[in-house]
Amino acid sequence: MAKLEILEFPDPRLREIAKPVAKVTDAHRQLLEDMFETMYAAPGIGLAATQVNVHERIVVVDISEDNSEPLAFINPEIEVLEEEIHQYDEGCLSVPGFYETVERPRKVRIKALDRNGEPFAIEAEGLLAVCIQHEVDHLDGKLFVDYISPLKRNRIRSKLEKSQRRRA
Ligand code: QAP
Ligand code: CO
Repeated sequence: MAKLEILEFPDPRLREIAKPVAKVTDAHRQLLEDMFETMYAAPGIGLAATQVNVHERIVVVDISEDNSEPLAFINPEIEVLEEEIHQYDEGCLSVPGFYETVERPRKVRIKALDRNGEPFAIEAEGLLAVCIQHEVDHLDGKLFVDYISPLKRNRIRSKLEKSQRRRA
């Protein structure tokens, strides 16, 4: 197992569009292990491969309190089940220290492949629905800060660039 480096906004690599996984291999299963380790260490509740600079359509999520409900999604596809909108204060491991309210559909169905390449589908609402939609956005190069005002987004960008320069 290995902890992976997480890209931070405004890194342009976070804007890449991830490619579908053609066949789930041992290398993908290893990546999933490393992504779970990285997410749990952070700690976070969701991580997309894009955030660790792997541009394949892979997401991990665990919204449980005790890391007991790991969910892996390969080639996830989201279908909106209810047009009703839900507001949630979102954060992101790639935007550390900042939280903003984002509106998303409240209830979705996710179709994906599991770690063995088997198709499955789940329905999600509440935090799980927010989290999966947030993570699938990453695979399309999208960040939660894209939903807030440009003024707020630019403020967050300046602050993160400053702290990144201090660390470099
Ligand atoms: C996405 O986010 C998410 O700012 C997952 O300093 C967030 O795991 C989905 C984190 C909220 C739904 C609701 C953020 C850790 C973790 C930070 C995360 C931080 C340390 C974010
Ligand atoms: Co994120």
